[in-house]
Amino acid sequence: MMALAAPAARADVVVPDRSLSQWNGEDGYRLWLRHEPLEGAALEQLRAFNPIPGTPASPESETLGIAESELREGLAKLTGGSIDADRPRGVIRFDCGRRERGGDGRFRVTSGARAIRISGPDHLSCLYGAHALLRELSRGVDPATISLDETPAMSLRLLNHWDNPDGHVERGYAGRSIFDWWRLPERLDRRMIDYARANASLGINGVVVNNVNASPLFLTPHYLPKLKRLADAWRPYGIRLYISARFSAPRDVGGLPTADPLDPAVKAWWNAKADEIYAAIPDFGGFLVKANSEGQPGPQDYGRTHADGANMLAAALGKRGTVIWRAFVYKAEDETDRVKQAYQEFVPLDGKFAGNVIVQVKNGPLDFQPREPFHPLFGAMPRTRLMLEAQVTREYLGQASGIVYLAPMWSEVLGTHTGRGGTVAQVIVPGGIAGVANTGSDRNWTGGHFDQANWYAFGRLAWNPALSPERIAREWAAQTFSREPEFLDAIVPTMLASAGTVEKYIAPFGLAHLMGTGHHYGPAPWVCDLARPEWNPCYYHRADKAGIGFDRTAGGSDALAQYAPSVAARWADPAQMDDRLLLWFHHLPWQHPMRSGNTLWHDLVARYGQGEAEAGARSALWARLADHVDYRRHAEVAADLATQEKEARWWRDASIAYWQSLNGLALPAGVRRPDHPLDWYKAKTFPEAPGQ
Ligand code: BDP
Repeated sequence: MMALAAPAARADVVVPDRSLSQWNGEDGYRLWLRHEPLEGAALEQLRAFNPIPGTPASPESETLGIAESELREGLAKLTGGSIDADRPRGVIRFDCGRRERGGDGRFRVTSGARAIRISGPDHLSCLYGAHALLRELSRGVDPATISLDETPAMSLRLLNHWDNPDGHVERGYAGRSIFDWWRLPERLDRRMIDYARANASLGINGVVVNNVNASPLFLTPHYLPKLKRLADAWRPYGIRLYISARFSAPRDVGGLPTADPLDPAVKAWWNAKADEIYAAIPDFGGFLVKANSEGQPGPQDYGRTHADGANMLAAALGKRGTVIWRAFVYKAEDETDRVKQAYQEFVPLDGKFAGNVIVQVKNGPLDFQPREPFHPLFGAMPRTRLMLEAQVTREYLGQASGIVYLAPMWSEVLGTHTGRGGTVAQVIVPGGIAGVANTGSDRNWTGGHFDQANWYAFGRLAWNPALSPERIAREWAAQTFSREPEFLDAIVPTMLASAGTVEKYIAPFGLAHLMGTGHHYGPAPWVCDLARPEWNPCYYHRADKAGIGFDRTAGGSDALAQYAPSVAARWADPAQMDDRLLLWFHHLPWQHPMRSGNTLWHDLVARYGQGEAEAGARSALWARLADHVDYRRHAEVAADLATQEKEARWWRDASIAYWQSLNGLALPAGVRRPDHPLDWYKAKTFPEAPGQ
């Protein structure tokens, strides 16, 4: 597509209003479901097929009706309305059993010369198949050759919203919450349907609507009609509603003196609560629980275990639903290396959880940092269903700035061999996968346009963890921006490299948790005075005059021992290992000789510089792609990239200034000095930063 006439200096342009759709053209709202008209050979192939969706005039279910209209509208857009009514038609036939739901969503799309058949065990298969067919056509695949046979790798593919009842989104960088609890149930925003459409197009089949730091309000009768309205709206799209449950709810809103999971009155309260919910929402998904973590209440408040707490809730739900119990736990009183604590608390409970409990484990053992090894719980609890939790919102990876495509990071974790019974992706098959959502009420849903790619990639990998990040990026960029090869050949490699860029300037060599207090925005490696030791960046980098890094070998915290021996062996020797995890596992002298032949200090400074340079190059590349992208979205991305460029320089300079204040070392020859003295960086404050 040609751009509308645009001024030359894009990054300086005032970006049109974000919250209102004042701009006539693209504003990002349509996500990857734009179905822009095909051109050239792809259009000719589709016109030759001359398709018409051939379902009965009155569909047998809402889900089939949606599948049919998705297909009809998608085809009309892809062909630009250029189907010839007088020519023989290619028929697209739905053949999806009699059941509306209940299967796993598997589908087949098979084509012959004049017919395409979308089939599967239930009506949801037809909805998923319709989206898959449109995706293939959108990629320019010839309709006569389409052949898909897909089964989701795991049955639970959930988004977790960290949205609060008042509309604030914890770690949200795209405006206020998309959920309007104040106006529900009477008013259902159109966004709730578009949100379900987008999720269904990826196969996401469950949504936890509220923050893990949960308000007990969601368990009150007042909220039930609101939740019911949403669940009813999402059901035809195959999406089940879940809520985060506050463990102390029997006390907070139930009038009981205790929330002890073994107390009969507490059990009775939860049983009655579950019955009340299921009476209104027969397919309610279940509860997500953050317990005894970061001040949240939990069973340990009563001397009980995580299993006691989870199983009590599981009994209340029964066969009707699932308890998803988070393993994100660490304690201030515990002197143990924080990254070891979840394993220590949970491994002894293996085999003790009820069948409808899933333990949800973050991808790494710390907290969604740009670089972490996989969580040692994967593979270590063979008698427990585990679920992987990824963070789609970029709390620790630049928040809303620039282009940061997370699929390579997730794909790497999913494909890692645990050394104990398969890859992470295989270990989580009985459980599933959850992503902390990045949506908000910004017109483009995710704050930055390229953050839509993270929502998309999360869904695609949840469906099929074996899909390559490259393929996903290409699909997404072609559907979202432009199918022109020059555009795709430039932007896809850029996306693929982008998380690595952030890693270089925020977390080089496996440094972690060096961000500002509270808002987690920007660098603050100097912070060392917070109440709990493991909240402090200095706890993680352990830098002083002599060296830097966290010794997690046998000589240090021995977190390495929580991994299978074959895995631990890969990380035990600083001279042999992947240097992206070097300082995660080792404390080394600044003069440590690297494989490059340089010292650690030299290469550390260089890596920050590479990150900064890569971020800068991205702006220049984006400017060159102006002719491929509509004006508003181009301007908005240019502005986001300019912010990222600034942040990369800031992270580099502040970090180097701080390390120099400890080690007293000079910068390698020819290297630019930080723009400001260390105190200038220390003095920066961000009271207005979002997402806190
Ligand atoms: C941390 C976030 C915090 C979340 C917590 C969690 O900073 O806002 O509540 O994770 O996952 O990374 O519970």
